[in-house]
Amino acid sequence: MAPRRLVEVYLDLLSQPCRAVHILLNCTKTPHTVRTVALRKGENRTPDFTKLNPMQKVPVMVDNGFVLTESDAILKYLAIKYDMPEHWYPHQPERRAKVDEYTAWHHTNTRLHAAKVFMLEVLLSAQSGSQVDEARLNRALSQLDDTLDKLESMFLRRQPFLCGDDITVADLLAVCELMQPLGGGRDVLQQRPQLQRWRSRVQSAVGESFDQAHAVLYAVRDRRKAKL
Ligand SMILES: N[C@@H](CCC(=O)N[C@@H](CS)C(=O)NCC(=O)O)C(=O)O
Repeated sequence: MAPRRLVEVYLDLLSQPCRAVHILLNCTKTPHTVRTVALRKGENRTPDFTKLNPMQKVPVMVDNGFVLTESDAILKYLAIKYDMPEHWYPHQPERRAKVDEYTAWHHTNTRLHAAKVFMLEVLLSAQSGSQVDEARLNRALSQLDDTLDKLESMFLRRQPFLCGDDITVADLLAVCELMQPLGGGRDVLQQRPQLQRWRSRVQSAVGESFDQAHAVLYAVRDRRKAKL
């Protein structure tokens, strides 16, 4: 029988959902191979990568021939398949449903709005060399503010993590999105002590894998700061 190959993940660490996958694999010490797909070089548009994921997006996971896209699905699959500590994606139906509730909401809220701020402040101005469109940025910041209110009042409430007393894959997806605007020097949680405490708890729970995953983003921030 052919030996089982390590799970492979195709990632670009400037991508928020890729960082969530990277953190989960590293903090649980799950053996894996990272295949870097540099989005800025268009490596997601090569024929080989397109064969793997016709949507030309990262992350992608390949586990012994099984190909999976979508960070949400990948995180949950890894947690179950690799028997990770149960808190990441609880077995108990109600606790699991709370994780699914957040992850369903995430893509059109936390992800959409935090990513828009990063796109306007960093990506668009870098690509076109033009000034940031302040009107669009202010609209995006106000939408993000609304999302942050909901994260505090609907999800975090009085509990330490978004879906309960322990960290889950939902916290990883959320924290990686909320870190993204830091690439443009903006800490979107600056005026949000409750969410800041949550971010610190997530950071302590995953240890050094947090900064390992964010090193590329910190470098973007530092390069931009040096240019100002
Ligand atoms: N819903 C997907 C989103 C994946 C996604 O949008 N990835 C971006 C990077 S954050 C990408 O690969 N973009 C490349 C492109 O669209 O050309 C997930 O959560 O995995």
